[in-house]
Parts: sequence; C-alpha cells; structure tokens
Amino acid sequence: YWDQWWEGGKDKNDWIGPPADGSGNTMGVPINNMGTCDNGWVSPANENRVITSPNRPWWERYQPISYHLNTRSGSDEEFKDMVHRCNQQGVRIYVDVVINHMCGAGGSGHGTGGSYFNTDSLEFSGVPFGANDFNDCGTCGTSDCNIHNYGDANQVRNCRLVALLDLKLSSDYVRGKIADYMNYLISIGVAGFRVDAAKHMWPGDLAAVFGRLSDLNTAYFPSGSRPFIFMEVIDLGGEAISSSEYTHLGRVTEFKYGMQLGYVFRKQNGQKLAHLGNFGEGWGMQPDNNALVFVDNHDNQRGHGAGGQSILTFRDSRLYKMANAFMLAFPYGFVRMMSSFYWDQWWEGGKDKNDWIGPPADGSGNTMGVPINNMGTCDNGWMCEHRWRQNRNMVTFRNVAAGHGMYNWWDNGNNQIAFSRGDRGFIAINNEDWSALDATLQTGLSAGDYCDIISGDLSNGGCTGKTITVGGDGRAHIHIAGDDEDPIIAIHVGSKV
Ligand code: LM2
Ligand code: CA
Repeated sequence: YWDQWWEGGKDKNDWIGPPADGSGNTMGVPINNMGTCDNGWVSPANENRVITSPNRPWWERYQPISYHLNTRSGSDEEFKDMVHRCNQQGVRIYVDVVINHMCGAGGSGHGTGGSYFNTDSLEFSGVPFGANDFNDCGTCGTSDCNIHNYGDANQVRNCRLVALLDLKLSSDYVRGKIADYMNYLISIGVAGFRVDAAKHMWPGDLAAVFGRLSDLNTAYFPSGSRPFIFMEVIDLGGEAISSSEYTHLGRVTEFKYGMQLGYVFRKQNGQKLAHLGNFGEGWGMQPDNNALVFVDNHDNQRGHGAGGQSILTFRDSRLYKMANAFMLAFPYGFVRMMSSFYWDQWWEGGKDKNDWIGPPADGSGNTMGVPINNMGTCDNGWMCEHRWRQNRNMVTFRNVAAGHGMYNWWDNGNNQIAFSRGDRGFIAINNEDWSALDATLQTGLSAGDYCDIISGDLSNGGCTGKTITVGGDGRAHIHIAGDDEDPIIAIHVGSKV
C-alpha cells in the first residue's frame, strides 16, 4: 500500500517503495489473525509405514505403525513445538487420528520412526499390538478378511478396508492404547480430532474411546473444555451405515455437500445457483448442528473417497472461489477449507494415474517447509488455498456473520443469487456465462461505503478493491460482469470504509 497524492491528474507518490525499515530494507509480511484461518486440520501425526512403491505417496500416512509422533513431517519435539506456537497465535490444531486400522497386509519392516512391524504375525512392537488385537476373519465373515459388501454393516466394521489390518476396538486393551495416544495429543495442546474411517468402527466402540479422553490442556483452554471431534463417515445414501448413527458422538462429515455444490457451480444435473436457497437439510443432508461441510478434501480432490468428477478443486480456481464463498457465507454446517499441494496429473482411461503423489519433499522423502511469499501466498508447490485473498476474507465474513440467519434472498431464477446475513454481511454471486448481474438489492446493512472483500482488502481505512455504497434504505446497486475474474461481491460490517 502507498498513500496517493493527486495533483494535476497525476499521483505524485507513484514512486513510493515497499514497507521498509530505517535502513531502507524491505520489511517482512506479518500475517494478522483476522487474515488467516482460525484452525488447522493436520495430517496423521503418528508413525506410519514407509511406502516406496509408488515412492512415498501421500496415503502412506493412513498406514499407522505406532503412536509415536514421528513422520516425514517431523519429530515429536517439532510437533509439540508447532502446537505450542500455533496455540500462542490462537490457531487450534486438530489431528487426523487413524484408529480403525494399522498398515496394509503384506510384508514387514520399520516405520518412519524406526518401530518394527510384521503384517503376517500382526506384530507392531512400537505400541505394542499383537495378533489378539485385530479382528480375525471369523468375526469379519469374508474369505479374504476384506470388505466386499457395503450393504452389510458387520463387514464394513469388522473386515479390512482396502486390506488395512483391522483393529479390534471391542478390546479394552486396544481402546486403552488409542485413548492413551489421543490423550497424549491433548496433553500437548491439540484442540480435537478428525477421526479417520469412522464408518468402519462401531459407534459403541468409539463412544468407549471418547469417554476416556481428558479435558483440554488448561495452558491454552478454559478448564473443563472438551476436544472437538469430527468423524469421517461417507454416506451418500444406499448403504447399511448412515451418518446419523454417529451424530451423538460429534460432528460428522457431509459428503453430499461438496458433490452437490460441484453440480450446482458446474451447472450439471440440471442444477443452478437459484436452487441453493435451502441448501443443506433441504437437500437431504444432515441437520445443521451435526454437519461438517467442505467443497473438497484430501481424498476427493484427487478422485479418492466420494464425490467423483463433480468435486471442485484449486484447478477450477474461479468456480472454486465461488463455491467456497457460498459455503462460507451460507449459514449451514461447520465449515472446513482445503489447503493443498500441487501435483502434475496424468490422465489415462478417465483416471489420474498420479493420484498418489505426495507433498513437496527433499531427497530423503521428508516433507519440505511452506515458504510464504510477499503476496502472502505460498510457493514451492504448496497451494495454500486458505491464503487466497478471496477465501481468506470470506473466513472473516463467516466469523463476522456468525449467529445471524439468512435474509433477503434474491435470485434471477437462474445463476445469479444474493443474500444477507441479518445486518452483518451481504454477498452476491453471478455464475451466468455472459450476462451481468445488474440490480439494486437489499443488503440488510446500515448506510455507508463498504469495501468488497473479494476484489480487495480494507487496508489503512481505504479499500483496494471495489467500494459498494449502501443507502439509508439498506439497498445498494450491485454490478457484476459475467466475465469478471471473480464474479462475487461480499461486504460486511467489518469492511466498512
Ligand atoms: C480414509 N478415510 O476413511 C482416508 O480419508 C483415506 O485417505 C484413506 O485411504 C482411508 N480412509 C484409510 O485410512 C488412503 C488411500 C488409499 C490407501 C490408504 C492406505 O485413499 O488408496 O490404500 O490410504 O494407505 C493404499 C492402496 C491400496 C492398498 C492399501 C493397503 O491405495 O490399493 O490396498 O494401501 O495396502 C490393497
Ligand atoms: Ca474396523
């Protein structure tokens, strides 16, 4: 930013350089806590199998070897240090806990932390787990111990998911080891958990494990605080197990959300933005208070998991920003935003053969750091969607609008919509191919000039993007061209110029 100084139709300050210290050296770019996400969901933190074929895929993190915190992302000390530093900045950490299974069947070796394992004798010396700690083929009921029929709840929960050795969560010893691991994470300051493959565990077993969890660490949280838990249950309907079996235990992922939003913004399946007025429960999704929603996740952004081809990702950046803006503005569910790394796709026969590629890594396979450039976004292959101005500013919108319902819905019957969040925020989206959105709309906001947080930022009292003027009657003239780079306008009480 620089202050302009207009004289005779020319800005006499057009020479001003970047923020500098007294010696003229360019200063660093501090990220304030309004500008970034509140919280981070991190990859599984525990020791995993080292997979070399393919070479160090991202999914090796879903093959636990022990509960020691030692992975390609770093050591126990480094993890603890990260959690501490994040907590100091008000950034909470939620750990992805993989507790349904250990690694895949076949072979033996040492994990990322050096612990020995043998998948034939079912020995995991770093825990330790042995043969008694796994579901046997008898309990499961299929000849190869693997899940084949999603119409059979017993199979889904007692057999092996893609050949991953299935833990016997009915065992008190197994529950104890898992609870110890989660309690260790709580003791170092994590705020909660994403529970991997929850559909593959009995709700009663999960209840027993969660019942053993400690309150959060009082160095960072008020005493008596409980861990925030969200469980991964893929329920698109038509299977034996439904998400509602888990909602008494915590939030549950809503996979219909990103799939349907993909259809709407891509205009497939006869969908259009005008249909979004009752998005969520009105579309057969879980109740607002139970749903954990997202446009994409680490699985379905690369064709794993659920949602298929409709899922929007950073590769469709214009539609992706629109879908995220809608999600963050619309009062349904607990929202999560993806933050990714880039990989080159290799399409063959309708499938990306590179869907296994792991994060940017050094020669030893260790995950590399995430450099922040002076735009505030990331380099070296890290996408950092959460730092894109449009996404980041919409997180602030959501926080500002929290607790206020949706009002003043407007649509053109097709792909232009607008609505307000009480008297706190207003958004308009134009997903028509050619036609402009040009209308005078009720914003619900008090009179004044507001900075559109999509095209710019409110900075030093000025707006670096479009300014929207709301009149005394709450109405504003909104113009969004059909070919706008980001055909969205969003304003809120915190963006008043
Ligand atoms: C999940 N949720 O329930 C994760 O979100 C998902 O990323 C995990 O699968 C899955 N559950 C198990 O934790 C990923 C990945 C799989 C991969 C597994 C285990 O989507 O492709 O399976 O992690 O690393 C891989 C191979 C598979 C093989 C299996 C066992 O792709 O072909 O099965 O390992 O060796 C024979
Ligand atoms: Ca299981």
